[in-house]
Amino acid sequence: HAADAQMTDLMTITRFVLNEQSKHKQSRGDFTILLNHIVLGCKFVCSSVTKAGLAKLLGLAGEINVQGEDQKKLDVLSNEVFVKALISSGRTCILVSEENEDPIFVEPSQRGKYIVVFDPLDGSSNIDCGVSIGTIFGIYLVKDLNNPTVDDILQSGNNLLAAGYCMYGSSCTFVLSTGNGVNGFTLDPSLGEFILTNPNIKIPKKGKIYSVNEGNAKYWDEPTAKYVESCKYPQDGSPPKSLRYIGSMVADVHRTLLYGGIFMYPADKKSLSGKLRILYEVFPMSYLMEQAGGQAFTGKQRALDLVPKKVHDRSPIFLGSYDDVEQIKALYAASAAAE
Ligand code: P6P
Repeated sequence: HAADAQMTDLMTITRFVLNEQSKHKQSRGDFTILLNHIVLGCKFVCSSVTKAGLAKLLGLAGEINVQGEDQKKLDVLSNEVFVKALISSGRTCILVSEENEDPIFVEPSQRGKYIVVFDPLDGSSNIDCGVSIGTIFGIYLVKDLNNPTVDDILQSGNNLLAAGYCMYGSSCTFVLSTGNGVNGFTLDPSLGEFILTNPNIKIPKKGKIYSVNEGNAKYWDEPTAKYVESCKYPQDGSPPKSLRYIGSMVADVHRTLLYGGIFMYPADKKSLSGKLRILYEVFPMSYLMEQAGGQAFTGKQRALDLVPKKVHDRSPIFLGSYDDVEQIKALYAASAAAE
């Protein structure tokens, strides 16, 4: 009767987080309320992305949609939904979004103790061709609730309280860590609930896949070039690795988390800091990888040890299976020693 028990013991994300939070005696449910508002935003985006093709939600802002209204791009719409949901939770004091140049300081009457950094719709350039895209977020605590400042944001990834992503693909998958491992939830549209489907995700120690935009090979530095070469022409007699690159970070990272391997967005001569943003792409995904037993490296240091100088700063990133990242760390160390 195990199957029956499984079906009747619906572990929703809300129940799961409440169980987790009940372990912290001092928690008053604030985090659970905050997370519920993030989940609400994700459910809205999931619905919008799913019917985007039908409801003419595709395309650029400025077009007129079927209702004759001024069309909002899906990422602009998603951003507005998350900002409103987070403010209305009454649990946030600063919001940092990929879509907003400046941080949003929540007005005092609606202020709470959490800071949320997020990319509301990462990979949105892939919407029109149906490639999976996603929302990425990280959660911090403010130092002084009466005086939230930008210094609260420009801190290392080690202060993250929680991080996660929601991937909008063949199904809607929510992956979350609050510091005790990584868990995956799948949206059951008939219930409108995220159900625990991937408990305690652990990334394989070593993988057979490498994930990088080979089109940038001309611009790579030597350690990256050498590492990719070793994936294609292994010197130890092992079979070559497979290349999988979707070009949507959430999809590439989700595959890496479940199947193992390494995802890379290296620095290159065109962009010395790489392309991905520290606060709401590099940090949350690095946090999840470490929580799942993997690791994340910038080419110079452990990714979560970075301290961004500006809100939208970028960093190179190599993340995934522990042993695979060790290999690229060794190549960067050898290159630094030779200098
Ligand atoms: P490239 C999508 O635009 C994105 O921000 C990430 O989701 C993705 O990993 C990366 O850029 C892809 O960049 O230069 O390989 O197209």
